[in-house]
Amino acid sequence: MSKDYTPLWKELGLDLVKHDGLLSVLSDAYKNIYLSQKNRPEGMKYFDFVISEVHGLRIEELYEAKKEKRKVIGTFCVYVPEELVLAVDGVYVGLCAGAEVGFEEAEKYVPRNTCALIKAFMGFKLSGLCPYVELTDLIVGETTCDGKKKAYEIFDEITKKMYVMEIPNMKNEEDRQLWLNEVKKFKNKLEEISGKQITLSFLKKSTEIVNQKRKALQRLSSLRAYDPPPISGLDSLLVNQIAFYDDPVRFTMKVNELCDEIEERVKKAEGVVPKGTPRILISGSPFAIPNWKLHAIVENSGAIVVGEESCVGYRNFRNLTDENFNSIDEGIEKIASRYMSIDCACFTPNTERIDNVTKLYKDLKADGVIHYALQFCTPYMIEAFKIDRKIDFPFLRIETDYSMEDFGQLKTRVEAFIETLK
Ligand code: BJ8
Repeated sequence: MSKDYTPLWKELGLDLVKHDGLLSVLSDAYKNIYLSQKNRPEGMKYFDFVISEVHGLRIEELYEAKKEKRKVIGTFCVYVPEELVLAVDGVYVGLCAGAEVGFEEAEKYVPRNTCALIKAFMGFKLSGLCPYVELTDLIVGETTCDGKKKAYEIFDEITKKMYVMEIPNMKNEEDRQLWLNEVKKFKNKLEEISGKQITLSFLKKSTEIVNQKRKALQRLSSLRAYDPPPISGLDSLLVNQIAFYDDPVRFTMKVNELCDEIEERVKKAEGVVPKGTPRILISGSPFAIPNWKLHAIVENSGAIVVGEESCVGYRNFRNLTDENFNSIDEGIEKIASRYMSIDCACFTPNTERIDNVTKLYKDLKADGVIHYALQFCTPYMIEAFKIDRKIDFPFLRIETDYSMEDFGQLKTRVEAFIETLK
């Protein structure tokens, strides 16, 4: 870290001893998993820096933003419209939810058999380890899976900052209308807490900023289709994870610089692994930082991850918002419609996800799909069976959590799957 942030962490009420422990585990894991990779693009240096400062410089930036009366909005889901947050000059951040932290504390409020992502966001807060949650003015939840819905009630008792958007379960006309109303209500809420009115020009600008970010991520994704692959799955995953934390304009610029470099690699047929290395598409539940377990297993087992059909991945950037609107109402409708096209397994039916997995598999020239569901994540665990029945390419279904206990067993299964692809 570039400087000592202890006074800031202290002011935010973090548990300094535990927090030091967390950062040191994170830094060791990063060195082992990331910095040991060979032939990484130079452009990854920026993302290495961001991760080294994930609880440092970025936290200081948010702290400064708050001094300028900008509102910090925390989220756990890609359904929360980032465009609206930026339109009130707010800062949009994904909150800590990717490590087995504070589970003992969390299990005082939720059952043991709750998915790791939920236990992690509660655990981070309850053990005083997430500076982001302390800086938020509003935490926006959503009625996606049952676990999140009920956990948000408890999280509100703990934080007193929750605002929950209702996400319908289906996508019929009346559901779309419900969602449009939710997006309008969210706009009003943001205007109320920020004291700023969304104007047409702010809305247009913020929509453009978020679309530019998505386009940069799409560009990175399409470069992963080349063989030999010019960037590792681990590095690409990291970029997709940082998309939820970093300043969007700076992030977009850095992703595009990385893509410029990768395009040069492609021209020279330069890859991080030899041509013909088995190519894996991972599909399923999201990977919050620092959940790098599955990618690390795949890439240390003789294969490469070429895509993530996941909210930390393709589901986050697949669709742009239509920028062609001439009134605020029209803009809100375009935004609502863009978010309604997300194919989360919480919807029924969710057939478009099968089409999207198939398309991505073909576009990225994958050899096999590993379906990854967090244990106790019923929507994704069940949908995995459906996808398996409908597709005709190699498919491995796994369920795991954030612990390292099943590392050996998972590695054996992944290695055996990769063998069948050679
Ligand atoms: S749009 S995937 S980010 S809800 S893993 S908490 S679903 S039990 S995170 Fe998600 Fe939004 Fe959907 Fe994406 Fe529940 Fe499953 Fe846990 Fe999950």
